[in-house]
Amino acid sequence: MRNFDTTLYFITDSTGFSEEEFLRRTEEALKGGASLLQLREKDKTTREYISLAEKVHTLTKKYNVPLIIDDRVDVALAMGAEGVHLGQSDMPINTARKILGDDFIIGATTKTVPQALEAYQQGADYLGVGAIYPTTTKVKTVITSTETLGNICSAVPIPVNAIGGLNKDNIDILKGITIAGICVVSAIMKADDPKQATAELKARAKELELC
Ligand code: TZP
Ligand code: MG
Repeated sequence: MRNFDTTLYFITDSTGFSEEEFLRRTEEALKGGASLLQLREKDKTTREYISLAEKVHTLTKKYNVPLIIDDRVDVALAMGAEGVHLGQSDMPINTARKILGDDFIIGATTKTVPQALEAYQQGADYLGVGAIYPTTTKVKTVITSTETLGNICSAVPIPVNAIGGLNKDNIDILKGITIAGICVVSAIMKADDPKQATAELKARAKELELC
């Protein structure tokens, strides 16, 4: 498996931005210290997804940050990303592991301890757990309690990241929970200054007791 650092995991959303502005914001987040980056596109054709992923990959490689593709094993494989993130209705983790091999980073969305154990046992490298707070990002999700988040952290030996409505002013709720980092979309994507927002969030995330 490749090395990766989930301290500040930036998940992109190109909705409402020109491609130029989207790529500019993405690069600013990389400059600000995003430690892992996920390209998350829900409405693009396969061809559009691959094309955008190739452009984002040029940026992530410049900053030595692994690129994770949301949902799509085929897209990740086709353009040579470092990883893929799979939800509960995407390809099963063990099937993806068979196709992608041991070097690929495979992340999974889990909301319960049984889901987390299953993803870990099937070969997931990290877990995303949430939504901790209500989110304005387009996603089918439910609120996950910090108690469940803590139970998931205790149940699996792989990095667990919190996600959902997180920003620099509300992440203290995660203090004392053995997460490895936080995932954010809007707090960076929609920030006036994505580079500064990323740097601030990373500093605040490091104040949590990350493991
Ligand atoms: N999964 C659970 S919440 C969420 C995803 C993809 C969206 C998080 O976005 P934001 O803008 O950081 O709340
Ligand atoms: Mg998904």
